[in-house]
Amino acid sequence: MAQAKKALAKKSRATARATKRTRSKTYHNFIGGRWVPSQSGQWLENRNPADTRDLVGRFPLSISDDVSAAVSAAAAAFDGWRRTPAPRRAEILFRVGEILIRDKEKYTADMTREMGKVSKEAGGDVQEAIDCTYYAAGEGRRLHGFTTPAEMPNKFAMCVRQPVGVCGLITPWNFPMAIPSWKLIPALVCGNTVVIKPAEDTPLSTYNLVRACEEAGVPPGVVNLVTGYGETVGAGITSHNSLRLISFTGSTDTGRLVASACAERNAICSLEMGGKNAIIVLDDADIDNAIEGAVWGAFGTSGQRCTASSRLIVHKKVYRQFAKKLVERAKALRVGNGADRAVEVGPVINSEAVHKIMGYIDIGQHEDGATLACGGHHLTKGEYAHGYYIEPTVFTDVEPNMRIAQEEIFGPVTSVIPTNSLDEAIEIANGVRYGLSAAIYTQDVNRAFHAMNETYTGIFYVNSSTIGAEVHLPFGGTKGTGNGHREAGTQVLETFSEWKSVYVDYSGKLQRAQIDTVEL
Ligand code: UN1
Repeated sequence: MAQAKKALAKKSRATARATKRTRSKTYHNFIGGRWVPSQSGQWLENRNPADTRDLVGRFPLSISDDVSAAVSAAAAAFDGWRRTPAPRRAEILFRVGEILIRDKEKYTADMTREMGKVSKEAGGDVQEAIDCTYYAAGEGRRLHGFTTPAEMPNKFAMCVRQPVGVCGLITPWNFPMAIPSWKLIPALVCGNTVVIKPAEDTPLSTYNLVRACEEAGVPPGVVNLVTGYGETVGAGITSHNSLRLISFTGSTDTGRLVASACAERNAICSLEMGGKNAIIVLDDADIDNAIEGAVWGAFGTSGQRCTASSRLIVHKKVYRQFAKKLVERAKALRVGNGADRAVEVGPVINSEAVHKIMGYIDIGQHEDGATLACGGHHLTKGEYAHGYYIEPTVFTDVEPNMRIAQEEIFGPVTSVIPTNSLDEAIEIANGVRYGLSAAIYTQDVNRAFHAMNETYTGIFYVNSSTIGAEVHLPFGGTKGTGNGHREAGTQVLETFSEWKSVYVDYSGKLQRAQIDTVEL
């Protein structure tokens, strides 16, 4: 008997250990308030790009049946959530913000481990999710509509916001908590329910955000998480008839597919896509400050931001001096595992990214014929042997129409382009298919405002890099970068709510608009 008890205890300890191991490594989808595996029974591995021997976790390799289950759960939860007064919805979201603050350190470490960005930047990413959550939750007590005069006497006219419905959110790996929060929190405060699909490379940070929603008391079915690949889960979401809105951030090519799928079924579609952002450095600029902005914008997040400074358009009078200093700074950057606080440039996300970026470095040297001023190597030895590391790379003497100056590389590669004048610099800055962010370094306020006015982008900086957007201003771009929507700011409410125009006739009789005129 004692022996049987002992055996049982041993077994339960073993089970507990196994469960613990499983819990730390195996994650589930979140559907209808329950954590469930994929109906495929299969998993995808999330590995650390700084050292691929490190398995961050196993996540469901979901299929369209999982998407359908998630959409059904979100649809079932919609009426309850939209009828919950917005200030109450917001109270729950403020609690999400508190949880994010409480666990910021852990989320930061998780993010560096799954995505590679250096600790300081991962902390910034989590902070951006916190900022967004507090800011958007504040809308629970605003969500302003408006009143306006009516044509007739004794008639009242106003406009109110209503939620859009069930939304599909598809998010990228480069800001694995901030960008999901940009979409999720405003969607929820407006009264929508959602199905969210994080990038397959970085599901853990979105899992952490969704878990925070669960702990904060977001009701079952309001937020649903489905992990997996774009071809299955992403495509399943974009083509699902019950999803009224798709909000997508990612590549321009995938965005086009999302847009056509939405057009087919008349769904609302908000897209945030690529960038080929320029910093203009004029001859009167504070060069050291401009160098700092260029280094931060080009090599922060290993250049993997849609707002990255991938073109530096520099006045000829300061060109040599600027290029020399830039190369010195780029060479001195410490590349390595972002978990090490001394590291300034982490790995890139995966082997396809290495392939693509190295392809562009080759194009820069051979096809385009620009000068490779520093970097250019895929680092594979010693501490770099198990990760995806690329040296910070600077091309000089780049012509505006070269491929490296036109196409989005999304890696630690930047191009220095000489220019003769401000107007020529603006023309070069505008001469790409994208229009996300631009910047100018100058001491002359007139030239700064002129550039601001003439540069066709969604974001513009004076004496600051092309990166560093804050959550209470609209984020997004023109041309190939987007389709006219903005995230963040109050402008995001335009995406996640629809207007209802309301007329109240208290005259007690029929008054026909455009027909019955009021005698003067
Ligand atoms: C991105 O560039 O992919 O503006 C998002 C920034 C960040 C967000 C960037 N707040 O740099």
